[in-house]
Amino acid sequence: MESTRNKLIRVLSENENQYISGQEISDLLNISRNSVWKHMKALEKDGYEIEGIPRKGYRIKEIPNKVSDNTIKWGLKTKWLGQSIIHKSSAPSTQRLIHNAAQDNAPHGTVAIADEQTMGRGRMNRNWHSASQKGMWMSMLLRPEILPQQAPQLTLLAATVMADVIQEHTALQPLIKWPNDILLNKKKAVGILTEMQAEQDRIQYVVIGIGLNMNHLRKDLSEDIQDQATSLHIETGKEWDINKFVQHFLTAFESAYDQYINEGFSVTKEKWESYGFRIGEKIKISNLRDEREAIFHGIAEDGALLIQEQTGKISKLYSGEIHWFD
Ligand code: BTX
Repeated sequence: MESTRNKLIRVLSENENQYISGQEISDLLNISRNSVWKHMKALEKDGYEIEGIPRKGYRIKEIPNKVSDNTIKWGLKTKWLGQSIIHKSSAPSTQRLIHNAAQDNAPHGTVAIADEQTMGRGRMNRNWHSASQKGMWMSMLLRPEILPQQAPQLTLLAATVMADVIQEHTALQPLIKWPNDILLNKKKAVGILTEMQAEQDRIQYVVIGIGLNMNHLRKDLSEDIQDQATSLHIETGKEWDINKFVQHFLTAFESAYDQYINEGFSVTKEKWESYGFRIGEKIKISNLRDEREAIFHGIAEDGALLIQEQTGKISKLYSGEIHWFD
């Protein structure tokens, strides 16, 4: 259930450009005038700048510059994505928060975000470093009506949307390394992890987790990744507002997702290829069993990696690691 405080912030945000009287708020929220005043004081303590004018009412002038469910929702213009937000200052992993929420029947579009992850996860149980307030550590719950084998397309969709958002915000030129890394100047700034709960031919839910390094300086990156990782701050020399990025990403992802569900994968495929890192170059592919060389040809209609074998034959690849020759 929505707390009184969340309701108050919602009412104030709906009246962003006008004053709303204490009496109106007290009627809408069903609380006393005195309690309205106490809630306002509490908001001020949390960094909200509130203007209160006798006989006119209240208006929020400025919201705090920190991530919370309320600051993300402030001005968020989505229909279903992020309408329910779980925010934690610290959590082991936002993936876990969403799996738990999904099992408690949380709706399609629920988002979890943490300032810090103490056990952030990458693929194959690798670590994802998620330092406090340095990046966007976020997971989304989706309940798509697609086949389980189409779910990897959602990773590619999320990557293209994130690449668009980075480009629009920062004017940097991101490249996507198949399947799930976004590189800035050849260093990793974003990782995407897609997990799914499914029966044979039906998806129960998908969790898409995205980690974007935003405000790290080189010294804030843990030593083991300093040479291979980067952040928006390192690349642009500027601090970035995490709330704004989250809002921009959620708005763009919602519209790209709706288009994907209605029209299929082809728009994403084209977009992905426009960001594809080193298409046409020689790669080495390794998996648990073997290692081989081929040419990176592009991606297929179903999201698989297309490679051109040494015999000239084009084959599809659904998993594995790829490496380039420098
Ligand atoms: P990945 O397996 O492709 O990448 C993990 C590898 O990337 C690590 O082994 C390490 O070498 C390197 N790495 C670790 N942390 C970082 C970092 N902050 N920046 C750059 N490189 C790094 C990628 O997996 C998928 C990551 C998803 C992360 C999100 S955050 C929100 C959600 N919650 C969660 O626990 N995971 C996802």
